[in-house]
Amino acid sequence: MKVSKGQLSARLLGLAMAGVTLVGGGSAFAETGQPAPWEYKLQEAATPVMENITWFHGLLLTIITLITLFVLALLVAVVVKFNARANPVPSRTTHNTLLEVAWTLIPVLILVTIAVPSFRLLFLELDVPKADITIKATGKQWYWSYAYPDNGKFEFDSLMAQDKKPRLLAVDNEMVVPVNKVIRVQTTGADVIHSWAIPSFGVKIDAIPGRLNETWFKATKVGMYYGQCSELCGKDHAFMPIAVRVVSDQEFTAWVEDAKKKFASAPTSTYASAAGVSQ
Ligand SMILES: [Cu+2]
Repeated sequence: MKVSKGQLSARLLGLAMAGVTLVGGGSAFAETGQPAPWEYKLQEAATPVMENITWFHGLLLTIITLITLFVLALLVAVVVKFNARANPVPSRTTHNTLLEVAWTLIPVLILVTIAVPSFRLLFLELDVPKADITIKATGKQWYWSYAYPDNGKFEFDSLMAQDKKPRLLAVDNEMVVPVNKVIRVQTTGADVIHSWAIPSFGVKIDAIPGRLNETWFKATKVGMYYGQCSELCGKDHAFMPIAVRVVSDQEFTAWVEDAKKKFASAPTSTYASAAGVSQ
């Protein structure tokens, strides 16, 4: 079958539009706290730290885009104006004080512009504010255990749930926290190094045997938030997701009461002896 030029371009246009719909369509299914198909941006922020990370990412992307376009424009100018045909007798200039001062000072100013918010963000992430609740997350091959020393000292295991959605992210027992409260997360590893990470919280911290690391988050929106172990830890590294359910204060209190009973008989973890951490 012969296809005319007009038909061909119409088909190509249709194909392109289908592609755009596919890419754009991903956001229609986007839920907070988990990745979406065809997502190319950061996950929606659910904590002040992640809001800052998103803003900083935007700033860096703007700066690098402008620099790239500027360098591209210079390259094009050189290619067009100074090739052998257009410019047969090259200039022998080797110095230009104004230009040299400018190409030293401007990059310095750009770096300072980046450094100031960068350090501010680092301090925000690393400086744990006064915590309302402390939760200990222990990475094990291959699941997480959560201990609530402030709320009845219970501890439970959180394993990937095969029958729940979202696939590879849902767990049987989620970590539950109240909304708008500062949660301090202390991490350790029972066997090898794992890493506790939730993209929409802007949190990623190694869980290392024999060592207690800490980070914090303050979730400002109720909902389910998912992450994955982010340190290669063995064959089921991809199958030890992290799921955090953010609820209201009342719901949290009710959950704590239930959890105290539900997990009262659970065997205490072996991490203390394995990791050499005393409880
Ligand atoms: Cu792991």
